[in-house]
Formats: sequence, C-alpha cells, structure tokens
Amino acid sequence: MLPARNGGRYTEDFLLEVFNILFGYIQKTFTGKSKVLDFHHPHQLLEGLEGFNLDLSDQPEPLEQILVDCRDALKYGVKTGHPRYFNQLSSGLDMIGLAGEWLTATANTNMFTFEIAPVFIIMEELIIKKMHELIGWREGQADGIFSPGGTISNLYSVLVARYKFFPTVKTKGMAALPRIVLFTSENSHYSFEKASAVLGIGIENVVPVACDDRGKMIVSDLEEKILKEKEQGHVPFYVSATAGTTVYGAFDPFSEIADICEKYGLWLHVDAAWGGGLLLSKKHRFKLNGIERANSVTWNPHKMMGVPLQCSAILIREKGLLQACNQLCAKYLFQPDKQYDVTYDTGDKTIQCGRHVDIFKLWLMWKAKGTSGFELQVNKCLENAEYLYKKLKTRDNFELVFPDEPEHTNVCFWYIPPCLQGMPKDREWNVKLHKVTAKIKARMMEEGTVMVSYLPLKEKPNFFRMVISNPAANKTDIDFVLEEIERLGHD
Ligand code: ABU
Repeated sequence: MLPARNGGRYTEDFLLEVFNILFGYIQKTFTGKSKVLDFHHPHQLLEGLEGFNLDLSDQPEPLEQILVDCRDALKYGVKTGHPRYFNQLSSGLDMIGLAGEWLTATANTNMFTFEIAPVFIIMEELIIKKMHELIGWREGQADGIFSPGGTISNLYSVLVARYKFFPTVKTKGMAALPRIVLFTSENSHYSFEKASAVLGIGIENVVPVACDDRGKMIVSDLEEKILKEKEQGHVPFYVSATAGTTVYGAFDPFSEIADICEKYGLWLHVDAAWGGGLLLSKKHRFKLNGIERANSVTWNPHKMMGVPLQCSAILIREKGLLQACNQLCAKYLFQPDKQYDVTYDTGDKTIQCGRHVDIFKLWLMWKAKGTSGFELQVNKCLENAEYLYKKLKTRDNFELVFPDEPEHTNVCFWYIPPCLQGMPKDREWNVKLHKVTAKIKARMMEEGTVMVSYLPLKEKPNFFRMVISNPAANKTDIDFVLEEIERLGHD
C-alpha cells in the first residue's frame, strides 16, 4: 500500500473494504432489528472469540485478517449511535460529524500552532466566538480552547481562576498561597475534586453546597458556607454552578449565585458540559439565564449537540488569562518572529503540548445543520424526555425518583417488580429494589436490546437514569425501553 511505489490500487481496495465495514456497521446501528451490544465478559475477550484474537504477534498478519479485526472490533463494541442506547450523556452517530472525524484523521495534524493547523485554528476561533455569543458575553473578545473532555475543561476553569487571584502561583507554587477554597454543589460533577487534587488545592478544600430535592444548589447554603470558611481564615475564590447535573439534569439558579459571587468577589464558573446545548434552543434557553454573568463556562458539544467524541470547550470571558496562566514560550514551537500573526499559535494557552483536532467535526456539523438544525435536534430530545416522563407517570409499576417534570433529558426512575408492589417501603424493600435495578441492568447487557445506566444516590437505592441526547431516538424506542425493563424484571 502507499507510500510504496504502485501502492495506490492496493490502498484504494483496502480503504474501500474498510468503508464497506463502516457502512455496514452504520446501517446496522440504525435498523430497529440490530442489538445495541453483543456483550462478552473481559475474560472472554482476553481468551479470544472465534476469528477475533486480541493478542499481538511478532509477525505481520495478512490484510484479510486486519479487515476481520476491523469488523470484529466494531461488532463486539457498543453501538452508541443506536436509537435504544440511553446510557451516557454522549450518544448518537452524526453522519457529517463522522465525515469530519475521518477527514481530521486524514489531516493528522496538531493544534499547537497555526503553522501546522492553519484552517483548524481559524475554525476554533470562529466557533469559540459563536459560543461566546450564545452565552451572551458581549465583550466580543472570544477566548477559550478545546480540551480533552469536560473534566479537563473544568480543571482549566479552576486553574485560570486561581491564577487570576494569585498570579504568583505559577512560579512560587501553592506554598505561596493562603488556604484557598472553592464551592460547588453536592450534585456537581466529581471533576472539581479531581481538579483540586491535581492542582494541589486539595479535595478537603472543595466545599460541597447543599441542594434541594430537585438537585439545585441552595444559594443560602452557599453564602453560609462562604462565611464559615472566611471565619476560619480560609480564602474563598471560586464557585462552580452546574447547567444540567449529571444525574438529575438540574440547572442551578445562576443569577442568584452570580449575586453571591459579586458580593464576595469570587470567580463564577458554569459547568454547562451537559446543559450548554440548550443555549441553542429558544424554547429552553431560559434555563441558563444568568450564565452570561459567569467568568468561565465548560460546554461539551459531544453531549447535547451530538458531535462525535470528543469535543469539549472551556470558554473564558476575560481575554488573555489563559495565555498568561499557561504560556511558557517554548522556543522550538512558538518562535516570536514567524512571518504570520503569532497570536494564532494558540498552543501555549494550554496545559498540553500536542492537542488533537476536535474542532473540524463540530465546524462541519454547524455548517451542515446551521444553528437552527442544532435547535431542532435539542428540542426533539427534550420532547422525548417529556414523553418518557409522562409515560412513567401513567405506569403503576414505575416510580419517578423526583416528581417534577425534568428540566433536561435526564429521567430518573425505579421499576417496581410484582413481588415488591403494594409492600411496605421499609429498609428491606429498599435493599431488594437496589438489587432488582442492578439485576435488570445486567440482563439488559446480556441481551443487548437496550442500554440505560443506573446508580444509587445518597440514601436512594439504585435507580435508572435514562438520558436522551441521540436525535435518532423516537417515541417508539422509549416505549420499547419501558416494555423491555418490564420484561427483564418480570420475576
Ligand atoms: N461527565 C461525563 C459523562 C457522564 C455520563 O455520560 O453519564
């Protein structure tokens, strides 16, 4: 194959075979008859399946085997684009996004300099500007960067906020700082604890703020906790509010939280990794009112916008902070005397050196759908969630974890099997329900017909958290899930 001389024909044949495998997989993903997964335990994959051996050998294997491996790697994976895959916040398989991903892989470049990624760097600037506008930041000075996922985007927000208040941390380290503390709701993502551990702030300096039954931050508790920390001589510097919590899909009251941040001079971050997509919807945008007062926002287009993994942005309101916080001016990459405008060498804004091109698939999708296409997509998913919620309310053998209509597409519920219906809801009942949910999920995986995740939360026994971000999912798929859970849990 290429680059060998006369390798063009072999390369074409090989890539066309690969394309056929991909296209077969894509068609199967969207046909109602195919399964979401063909589950095998880790030991089965390690032992090898018929014709599919994951062991590596010293000798090259024939191309026929490589093609079988390509096919089987997809065959034994999970079809996350399947309309009955409701397991994670990111799902779906967008054809334009997929094309963007293929083209990105073919370009095989790195995002650190304009020198080697001229087109992608400009696309990133334009998309970041667009996201700023959707947030409602009026300054017109777009700043931000695409990062490897929401956890890293959230980490950037803590890093930049700390630098803003304590710039000497970059050279002197944490020893030069007082004991700094940050605040986030007890229902927020665990990435804030992770960021605090990684940045040397310490997990004990992440103060959890209480939430109401619906999972929203209680602002009076935030203020009490800030005052308590100050009394102890600690230095509050940062609050993270969430737009679409991971489990309940709750939106914190951003304007009230922003008031508190202004009062005490704190950085406000909004983790809109999941909820950011609603900014594209005229109908649902109000749920993020107040986000325009944030200093930074995390937004993952690979979630609600259906962009292929991964695609996450950290957006910073104040231009220049990211650069000042992270730049080290490595001379071999960021030569100041290049012939073009070197402010486009955005790589020194990051904590990475090499950075994957995550922008092209998003840019291409935005071109193909327009903002209005994303809006339709988001609205459809929310309509489906409302349908699921209403269906659950009519079924005696299902119980909602909280009674209110969902704000996002997260719908949390229990299936109550016949043996637990009408029984007193005591401790033993809860223990049984906890096991029932896990057992149904195990059966779901074995049968491969649907995928919905489950979890316990505080004192609540295991419940299903169903999320809808795949525009390919329809009401019939939602009906199917409920029937299937009932079937799998009948005994
Ligand atoms: N925060 C990462 C995504 C978690 C989820 O898909 O449930």
